[in-house]
Amino acid sequence: MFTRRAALVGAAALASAPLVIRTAGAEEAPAQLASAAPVDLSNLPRVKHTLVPPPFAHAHEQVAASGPVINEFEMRIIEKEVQLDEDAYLQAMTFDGSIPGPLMIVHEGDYVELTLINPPENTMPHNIDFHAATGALGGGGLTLINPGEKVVLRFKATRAGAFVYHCAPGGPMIPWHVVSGMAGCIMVLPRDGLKDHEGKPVRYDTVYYIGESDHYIPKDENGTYMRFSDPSEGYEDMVAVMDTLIPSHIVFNGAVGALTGEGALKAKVGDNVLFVHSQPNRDSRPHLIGGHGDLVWETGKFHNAPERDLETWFIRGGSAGAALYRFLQPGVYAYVNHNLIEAVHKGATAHVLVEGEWDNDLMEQVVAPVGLTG
Ligand SMILES: [Cu+2]
Repeated sequence: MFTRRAALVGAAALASAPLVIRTAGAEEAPAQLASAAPVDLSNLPRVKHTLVPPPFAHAHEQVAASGPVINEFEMRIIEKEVQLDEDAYLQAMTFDGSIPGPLMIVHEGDYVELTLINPPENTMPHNIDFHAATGALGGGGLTLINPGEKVVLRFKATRAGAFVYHCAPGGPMIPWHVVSGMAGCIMVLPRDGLKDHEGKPVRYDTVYYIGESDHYIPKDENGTYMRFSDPSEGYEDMVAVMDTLIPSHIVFNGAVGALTGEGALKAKVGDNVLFVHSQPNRDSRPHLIGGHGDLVWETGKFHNAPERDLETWFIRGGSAGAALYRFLQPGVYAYVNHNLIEAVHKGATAHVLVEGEWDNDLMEQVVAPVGLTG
């Protein structure tokens, strides 16, 4: 019998002959699905969202204006070559064309209804595993689609926090798709919004989504980064680098310098900025040079009291955290992974340009640099 699973594995084999897919069961829908009682959500309002590329977030309310809704999203999986650095390219696999995929924002108790599209020009089966969802491998077991297919998944957002989502098509495809770009974040806000360490409401003026990703670009015998014509052509060479666990690049938002220069984040003195930071694969240590984390949900889960006054916070690989900071001085801030080798040599650096008036009470150059004998 020509099963759906055979079709999916067959498609992958066609797309890339050298790939052996060891199925991890990610494509298997639970057997209990057929006998599940239907659920009637027809009385719930529907809200359609248009996703935007990171570091920005789609329009949303911080406090839910009503009872639970069904949030409709649509994402296209796009395979395309991206430039990681001046001399390095990646045959990327992406949610909606960006690394990371777009930040989705809903409220606790809402439903998320995602239409996931794998366009016919793609070469690989893909799916999505939401760390915010319950059951079926986070939805991965219900969403595996071939090029030329789409699927609609609905799940209830029962836990508040920032959560990673990523592609997980089974076996060795899982880490390969993730380090090829297929990860993002969904932020599930408490219905009444964020609260500080005393339970008092706090609001942000801006939310920025920093998606950190590690990449493993192989080099040829001359030490030049190899460039490939499609994802599968680079598979074996990339896996050899992946198995060293030493990334060639560790970047914010898909490229060295994506969030500096033209792409720098912007704020004003007095702004309360929420930095949502995800890393689907590897640990990270966000640090705002010249600033702090006023309130930090290091594990990203909003029903835990935030920590205060942090200098550096820890993002566990496979998770997302959130840090709120009110800017008090103007100037350029560097937002880095404070493994400084990863920040400076590997790429994990962003800039925040802050406008406003300097406060000499907080800091003043009392004597400008002058010669010791002058
Ligand atoms: Cu994928």
